[in-house]
Amino acid sequence: TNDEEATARAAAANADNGGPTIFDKIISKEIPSTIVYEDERVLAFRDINPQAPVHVLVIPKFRDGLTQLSKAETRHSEILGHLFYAAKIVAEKEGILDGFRVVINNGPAACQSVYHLHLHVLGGRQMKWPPG
Ligand code: DGP
Repeated sequence: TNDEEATARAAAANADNGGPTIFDKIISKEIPSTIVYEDERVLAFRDINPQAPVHVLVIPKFRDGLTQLSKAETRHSEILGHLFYAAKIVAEKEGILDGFRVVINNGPAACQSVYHLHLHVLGGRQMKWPPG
């Protein structure tokens, strides 16, 4: 459909260039966000364009080359583990531990739009499979 073509074009136009992203300003709090959980290493805040009643993004505060999951190196193992643990904390705080989804969009073909690794935590409704 035209919608699908537009989505694919927009995503492809926005590929990984390693530059700063909007999430830097969210981390520095220059741009306000609704924070759900925060510690020294990660920040979790509500997605501006929610796809479910609960839609929270979990990001590393120090990107350290992790623009996308496909850039992961051995040194990132600890932060990757901590991001998933933080996703569980978010699900617990949001009261959706019985059913939630964690998604990482990697690259243009997956419609990644912000090149600072982030986990989407989605829930609060029946999630469908397969995803779009
Ligand atoms: P992805 O398409 O997987 O790269 O997801 C990026 C998400 O980031 C998208 O769901 C919308 C969200 N987002 C983009 N800009 C902002 C912003 O300024 N504030 C917040 N809260 N979320 C944002």
